[in-house]
Amino acid sequence: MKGKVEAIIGAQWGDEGKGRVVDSLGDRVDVFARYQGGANAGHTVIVEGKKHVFHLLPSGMLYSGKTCVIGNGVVLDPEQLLNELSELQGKGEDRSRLVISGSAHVVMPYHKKLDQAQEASRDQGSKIGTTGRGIGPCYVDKYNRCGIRVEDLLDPEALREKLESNLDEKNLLFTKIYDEAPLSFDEIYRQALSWGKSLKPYVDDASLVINDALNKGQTVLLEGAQGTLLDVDHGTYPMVTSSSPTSAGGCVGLGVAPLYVEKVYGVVKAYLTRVGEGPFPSEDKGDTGQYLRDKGGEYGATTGRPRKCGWLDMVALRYAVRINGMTHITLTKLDVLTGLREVKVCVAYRSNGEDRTEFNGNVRYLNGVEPIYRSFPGWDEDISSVRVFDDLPEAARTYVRYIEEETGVPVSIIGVGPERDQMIVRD
Ligand code: 2SA
Ligand code: GDP
Ligand code: MG
Repeated sequence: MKGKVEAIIGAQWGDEGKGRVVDSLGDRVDVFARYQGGANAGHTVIVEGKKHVFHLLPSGMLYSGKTCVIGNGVVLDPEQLLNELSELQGKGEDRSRLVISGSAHVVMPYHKKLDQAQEASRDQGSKIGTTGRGIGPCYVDKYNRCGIRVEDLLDPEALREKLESNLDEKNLLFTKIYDEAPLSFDEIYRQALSWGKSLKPYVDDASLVINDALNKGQTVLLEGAQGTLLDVDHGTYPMVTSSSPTSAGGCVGLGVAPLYVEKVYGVVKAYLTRVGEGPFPSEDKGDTGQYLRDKGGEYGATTGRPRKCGWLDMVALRYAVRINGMTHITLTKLDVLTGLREVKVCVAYRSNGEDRTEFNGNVRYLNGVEPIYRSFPGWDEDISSVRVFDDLPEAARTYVRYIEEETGVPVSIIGVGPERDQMIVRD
């Protein structure tokens, strides 16, 4: 009996509503799995008015009896994870079995300090606008083959050896380059051993757990963090995160073979946002951008930073369809567009008098392009209680059909509000 993998990935610059989509689809899922990123993510789930923001825990944690996996590709901040878990337990909402890969890398205190020091030292114009959660420096150590993994937290001798050599190097950076105080070995070592004790009950072979589930015919849902345009390879480098949020990253970040992936749901916000630095050709810096920010509550779910807002970018979306092998689109926050007289979409980038419809993530190029728009009529009707596509106003249906025609991908789910049931499901 062969199970299947479905992936939920961000098609834009993150915050498309991946957490709520994962939660809304949760009934038909057996295993929920995070495969990249870390506590930089903020995935919001609202059930019966109660809001939960997941940073490291998969957004399926509210489902009883199901398995939630943190894969090898995640960079895990134990302090954040343990806080998140105890907060959930305090609310009586920790209902799932949690499995943490021993191969996931650990975000250490020096990673966070280094992230913040590096960001502070970058000139205006080359800042990335990181979340300061230590993500980049932790992935650097992973790829430099000196990182500390979750399994090392359970092995005092290995931990001592690795921490000593890591901290020697990091303290040199702090004192000689960043003019920062060094960190104490004893303090971090003690803290890390105690993290190991707390995490031990959850540590397991995550790839095996997932593949066993697949062998039993179960459904595994991969939960991407951030979004395609923040992918370290395919995004607007260097204004990206340090991992692979795209669908292929899911296989590497969990140890599951690509042949199992049957569906890739690209989560697409009905407009566009970006938080942090980097180009955003269809940004609206005026009243409409502010309207979208206010109405859509567009503030970072981790840092609280205001998100820049603008119009849906079809050049970038068609690119995201290609990179991810998107089979379905989940269109979120359509309700936020209600009340606008006009809804625009960016259909091309104009550069040196030439209109281009293929995306190119080069930052200097994107900073110089002029967005070319197509305009659609808006609608005024409240759509938040609509559950059937044909009950949407004609203008909203036209907008959705346009997205399908332009991308060649069916819009199979439409979000009309943040609550679990505020969705139109079409397949
Ligand atoms: P990092 O911290 O190294 O990953 O930052 C690198 C870039 O990636 C962006 N990034 C994000 N963009 C959108 N949402 C994210 N999660 C939070 C949220 C963000 C927040 O849900 O709102 O609260 O500010 C996220 N995480 C990373 C980041 O802004 C940098 O541009
Ligand atoms: P994620 O990082 O992709 O999970 O997205 P975030 O949680 O950072 O941001 C998405 C925000 O939009 C959250 O506040 C959600 O509650 C909210 N949201 C998701 N889907 C919808 C929707 O269809 N309509 C409305 N109004 N809000 C939504
Ligand atoms: Mg988010």
